[in-house]
Amino acid sequence: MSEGVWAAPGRVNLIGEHTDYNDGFVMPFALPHTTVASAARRDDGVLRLHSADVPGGAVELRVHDLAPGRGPGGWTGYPAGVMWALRDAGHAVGGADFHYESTVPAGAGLSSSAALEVVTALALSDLYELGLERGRMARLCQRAENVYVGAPTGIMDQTASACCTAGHALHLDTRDLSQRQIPFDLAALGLELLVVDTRVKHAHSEGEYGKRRAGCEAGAAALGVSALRDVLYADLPAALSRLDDPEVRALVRHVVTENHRVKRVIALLEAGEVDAIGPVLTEGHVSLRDDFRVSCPELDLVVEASLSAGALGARMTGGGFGGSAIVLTHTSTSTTLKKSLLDAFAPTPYAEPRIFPATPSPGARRVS
Ligand code: GAF
Repeated sequence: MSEGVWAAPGRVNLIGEHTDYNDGFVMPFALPHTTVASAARRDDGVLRLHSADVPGGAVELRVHDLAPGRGPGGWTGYPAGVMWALRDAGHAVGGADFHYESTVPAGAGLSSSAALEVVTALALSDLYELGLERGRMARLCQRAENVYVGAPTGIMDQTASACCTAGHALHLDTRDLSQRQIPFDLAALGLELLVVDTRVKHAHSEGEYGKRRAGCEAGAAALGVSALRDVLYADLPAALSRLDDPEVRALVRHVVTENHRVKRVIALLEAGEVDAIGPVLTEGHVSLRDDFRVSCPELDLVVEASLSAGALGARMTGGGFGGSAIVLTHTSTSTTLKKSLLDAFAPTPYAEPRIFPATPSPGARRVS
């Protein structure tokens, strides 16, 4: 018997990529796609997890036994990690039944795991009357992912799923965790943001993510700052001249210019010059491709084909090595653009991409 139903969305990131573990700026918005959980408390200390989207039956775990390194692998590690993180932080949470159904494409770089974590945390917070504040909820979900699942990700995805609001992009300062909701209503301006899921996830992406993060930390240490956020855009040439390792230099250049791009996008949005953000998005892609080296041929093809077909701007979104790109276009030309993209992929060995428009949607909420 369910005691309630909760939903948490996936996200796309408009700009500010690989900055969230450098104390930098990000600007995600929530997708209409959600992971929905119906849940109920149990008094026998068992966490029962079932997904309509994954073959196989339910998994049952004893909440007392949950510990990093001892968890189940696969998708159940995320909700189990949330249960562990809540209890480890001293919250009085007991057993629970969860049934999940998701429309967030899995493995597409659209934060299906953050949606799963956040919907679990929100349901447990309500069921056990924890009253968790949303920012704290996001931090606990990040801890589940970092410590329990073992993925060294930043705070962006969980904050996006927990804190985004409809019609806005979320400007998050990942150092002090302050937030601003920036109005981002494209439809009213005759614009559309397409998500293009390449349906590819390259092997070793987790290991490569960790390497980029370590490279950024090495850059910060070499420059004597606590995080790359502290390198000002105006000081970038001087900072780069102090770095010997060309790979670290390129990582630093990406992070510093990307933080600057977030500020430029906010200034343009606030000035009402929304279509002018297109070239800034594309610059971000070039930086992720050439300096941060997290793109892949499929994502590069989406960007090139979109720009050739008249898009205002395009870039990969999320961690990279496959996953999705975003494309900013006039609504009047979006149908021809979609066709051009499919035509560009048709003669290649790549899978046909899945293309859909993204409307800034609400963050996590109780449905019933
Ligand atoms: C992944 C991570 F989970 C985020 O924390 C962020 O670093 C992103 O890659 C890159 O911007 O989604």
